Amino acid sequence: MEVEQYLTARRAERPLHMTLLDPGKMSPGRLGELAHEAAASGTDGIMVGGSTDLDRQNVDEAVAAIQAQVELPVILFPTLAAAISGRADAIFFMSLLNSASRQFLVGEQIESAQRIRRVGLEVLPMAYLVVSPGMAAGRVGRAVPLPRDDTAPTVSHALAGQYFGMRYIYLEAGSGADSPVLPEMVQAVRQAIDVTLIVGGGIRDATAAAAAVAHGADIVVTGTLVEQAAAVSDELRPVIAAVQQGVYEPPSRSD
Ligand code: 1GP
Repeated sequence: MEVEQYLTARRAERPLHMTLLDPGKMSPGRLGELAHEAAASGTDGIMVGGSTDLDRQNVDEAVAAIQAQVELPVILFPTLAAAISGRADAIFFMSLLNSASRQFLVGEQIESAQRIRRVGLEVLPMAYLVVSPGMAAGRVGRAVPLPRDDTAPTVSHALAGQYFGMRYIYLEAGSGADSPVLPEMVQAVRQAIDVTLIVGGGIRDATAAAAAVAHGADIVVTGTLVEQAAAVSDELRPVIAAVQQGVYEPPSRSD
């Protein structure tokens, strides 16, 4: 329960920001550097995962490199059972509830369960909901993406997740999405559920981060922002400040 307690205690003070790092895209050394810069910028935790090119070795090496650089919790954000590293501090034990494939609903989870127990990973049960466009997470996870503009289906999925006992609900637009999940959808899900709400995918600036928090996100996740930043701290600090303050200033209209 250590990571969950950490997240709950910090969330009681303010909304949280987590940084997603993908071992399929970069060397362990580079991931360690990025984790270091993200921690220095004030991120609250590091998630490790991706949709492609992951195996146990590169995830293990990434987790070790990140842990060598930061004191923050390192949480696995897995796609396949085969790429689960026992070195992490916790794992989002997640079901892609709008997947058309048994593999991503329960298959990978069943395959990984005994190993997770054996290595002693702390389990954070999560409903993973892929909202259109969904990007690689949607394609790989065989998602039938939830519509962006109609909140009801996503609310139904989120509630189902909570009723299954999942303590985290993740609204995912997909890494690199042109635009994030709409604030109206975040708000509709927030009003329906009591558990922790995580929002990610396509959040690249303070305005989008603040909008997610102002509409009810407990945790905002960014990945691409850090991967592509010329100067991580310069780009990440304003986003983290917006999350922590939860202040939403709608873009002003020039007309
Ligand atoms: C992906 O939601 C995360 O799972 C992060 O998305 O890379 O677009 O920040 P971005």
